[in-house]
Amino acid sequence: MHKVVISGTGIFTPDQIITNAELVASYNEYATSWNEANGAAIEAGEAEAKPMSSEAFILKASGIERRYVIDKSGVLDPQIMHPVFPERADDELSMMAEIAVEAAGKALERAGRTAADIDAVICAASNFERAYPAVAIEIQQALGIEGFAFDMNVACSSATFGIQAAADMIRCGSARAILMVNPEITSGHHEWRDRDCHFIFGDVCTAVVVERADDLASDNAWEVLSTRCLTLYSNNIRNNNGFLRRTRAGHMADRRDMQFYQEGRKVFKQVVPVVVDLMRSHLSDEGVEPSELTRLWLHQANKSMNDLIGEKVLGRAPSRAEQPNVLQDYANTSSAGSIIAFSKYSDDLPSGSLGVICSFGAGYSAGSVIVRRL
Ligand code: CO8
Repeated sequence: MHKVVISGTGIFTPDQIITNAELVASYNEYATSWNEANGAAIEAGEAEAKPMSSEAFILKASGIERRYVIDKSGVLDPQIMHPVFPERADDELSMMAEIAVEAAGKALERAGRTAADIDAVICAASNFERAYPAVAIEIQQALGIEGFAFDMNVACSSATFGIQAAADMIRCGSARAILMVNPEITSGHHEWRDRDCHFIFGDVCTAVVVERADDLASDNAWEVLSTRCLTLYSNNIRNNNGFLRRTRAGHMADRRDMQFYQEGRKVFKQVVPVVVDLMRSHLSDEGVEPSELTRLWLHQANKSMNDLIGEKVLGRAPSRAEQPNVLQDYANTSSAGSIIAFSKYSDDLPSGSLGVICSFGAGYSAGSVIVRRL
């Protein structure tokens, strides 16, 4: 079995930002005009008035202050309320591939590698802009990588599951170095017209180079000591869009369930114990005491959720340095969140430092990766 390391990470961050103030102003304008247009039905008890959103609620409930998006104007236009992307021809690079190539270039540079050193590409994300050909194969071609590539989707846990898949292949020798990317264009499958969740998501792409530990070219490599993944079926986070849509009556309707929807409270309550159990049992089985951990890089969905998980895993409240948050700036970027935290907050740690990258979300799904700095 070969020793496996994470030798480089990279982030593509869109250049457009939506603040909570901008988001709430546009949502409230949309809700006000919807209520006016549907006044008679609301009065007759046939429709429910849309409630107003508030900046204070968003900050208190989630810790999110702003989010990056690829197209701000469509999302904020009360007549549109979703991003508007020009259609691309089949021979143009797709959007997911484009942002993955950007992030991959940074990860390869940090790893001291080029495309010629990579044997495989895994594109792990929470939604794909098409069914096939795999976006991963397009990324492979765009970067000039020889070998193989495939897509995988475990929602917010995609990156840790992707690291486990890569690490297992490298351990066994079916690949020497793998590029794992997480292009998350969440704005496209998010419901910006729903007050309960309109603040949650942002766009980003992360990339991770996972490789055999021999002949490293990176000065910031982290050994992957162990990985563990867990899934438990739940309908509490769901999106019903898919290829069977046109087979059903009323398929063209603008249905709420064609975008992200969730029972946020239930998710919070049910996922926290699952993640804590996974992390604690994983650490215990690997003989690592929580007190030995220098850092936790958690999935970035909700600040209170992360605070609670960190406290239950460490047995005390973690400091901001021990458990860095990026969600105030990025919001929930699905699978990319824990990798953004790892990428931005790992260079400062000395050799021998131990940490856990952990993601969790729809499925339910949770993944834990114990790493040690070389
Ligand atoms: N403004 C003002 N008031 C509001 C707003 C708002 N925007 N939204 C809700 N309220 C009101 C509610 O109506 C409610 O009022 P009342 O008490 O009168 O009934 C009150 O505020 C409290 O509402 P909630 O109970 O909903 O509020 P919570 O405190 O539970 O906070 C959260 C809501 C932030 C959503 C919280 O429950 C949470 O974060 N839960 C965890 C959710 C989570 O982590 N989900 C993960 C999903 S991501 C994932 O797995 C990947 C999926 C694929 C990606 C999809 C990309 C699009």
